[in-house]
Amino acid sequence: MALIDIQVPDIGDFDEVTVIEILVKPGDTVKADQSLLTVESDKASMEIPSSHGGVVKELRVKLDDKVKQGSIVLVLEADASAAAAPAAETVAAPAAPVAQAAAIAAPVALVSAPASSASSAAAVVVATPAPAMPAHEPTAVTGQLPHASPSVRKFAREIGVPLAEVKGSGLKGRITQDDVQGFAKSVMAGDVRTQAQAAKAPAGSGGDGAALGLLPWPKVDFAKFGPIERKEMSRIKKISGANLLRNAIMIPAVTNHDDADITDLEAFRVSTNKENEKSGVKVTMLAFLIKAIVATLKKYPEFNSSLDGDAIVYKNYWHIGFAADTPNGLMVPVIRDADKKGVLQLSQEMGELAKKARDGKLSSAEMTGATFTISSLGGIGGKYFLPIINAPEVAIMGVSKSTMEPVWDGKQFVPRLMLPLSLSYDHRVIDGAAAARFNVYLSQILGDFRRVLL
Ligand code: CAO
Repeated sequence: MALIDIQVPDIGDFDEVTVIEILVKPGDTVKADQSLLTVESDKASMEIPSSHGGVVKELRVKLDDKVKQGSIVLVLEADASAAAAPAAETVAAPAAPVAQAAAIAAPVALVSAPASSASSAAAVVVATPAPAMPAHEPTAVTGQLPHASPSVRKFAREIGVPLAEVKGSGLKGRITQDDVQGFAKSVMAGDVRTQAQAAKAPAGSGGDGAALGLLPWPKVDFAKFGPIERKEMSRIKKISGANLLRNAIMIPAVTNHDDADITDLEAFRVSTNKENEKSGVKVTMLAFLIKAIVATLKKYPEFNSSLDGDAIVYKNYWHIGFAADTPNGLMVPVIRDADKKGVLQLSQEMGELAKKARDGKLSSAEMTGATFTISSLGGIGGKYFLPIINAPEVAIMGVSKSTMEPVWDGKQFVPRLMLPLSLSYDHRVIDGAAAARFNVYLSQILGDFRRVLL
């Protein structure tokens, strides 16, 4: 087996960066593109991925070391396949500044691309700015700022954790993302209260979640009842969980359900695919939906907006995110300028982005900037669900599996292919009547696609 020096890859404009976190130790088995270290410049944090899979033989860096492009970070005993691979052995995958990597989610949470391919950013999660959860109201920082990287600060800000109250377990007391998550978990479990909560909670309410008005999380010894297996949640799930929780708690969301008659559209889709068989591009129902939703967003612009304090920001661009189920967890690739693209192009782009998502090759740019998200479970099954809005968006469309149903045409029941729609919206921005109109108009377009031209 070949020993390979894993080097710091191209880190853009940064000359020297500091090692702030070491994520592996000798003896660990790592996969290609797995993050090995976190480094930090004065502007951003980055994770350094492994260019190969194998076993870590020796670490060549320690915390606080300064490294630059080409510095050897560790020696790896590469997998047999890597050892046989051609000479690019010392070329590491590129790293990307965490502070620029952003996020997604679908019923939805913010997660970035996993560090996973040579072409992808070795990105971690940074959620889009949002006000802190009231329950985790940050206390005013007095005196020195806590020791934490920009990405950890941003992460803490977004999930509403007051960094000043978090005890750092990193080098020289540096606060890590795990520390922030641990703190958030303790607060949610009622084990710890923030200073803000303590100040507000009635005397004697104790660490029991009373400040949140919630019962403490049940603590059960499951092993008492039968055999169990305990597995740490993936990094993506942990982070998306925090974002889902924020979005679920902070957004007064309502979901409107409706059905669209897609009988003719599906027939058109099937015949188009037959005609285009040789082109290699399969037209999907989701592509038609994106087109129809963009037309509906143009008619009802508040669904393509974000809340900013007391103002509503209307966006004059239509970037549509779609939830993709991947082995790494849920990802939301974004189709930019969907209004300027035809159904064939949308289908092709969606296919490419969904494949990239599944291969863990999405770049942060391909996951950011969505103005509206669609979560389609239509290829799987089920009927109606309540998608969680992907803040700072204000609405999300959940799509379930279409089924042939008897529909009354005024004289008789006729079989029609009906598509269940579930539109969740932020009631602070959107009224129920507007949501009902949105679904009605969308259904009209899906029922007769010529309306998209109007
Ligand atoms: N009703 C009935 N059938 C549908 C359908 C619908 N609404 N939508 C898709 N289908 C069919 C397709 O036509 C296809 O059938 P054929 O293979 O016979 O042509 C089959 O289901 C599979 O479609 P697909 O899932 O591959 O393609 P898609 O364009 O519908 O979806 C993608 C692409 C990326 C959205 C999908 O693969 C996926 O990941 N879905 C899961 C998203 C998810 O997890 N959302 C939940 C988030 S909340 O946790």
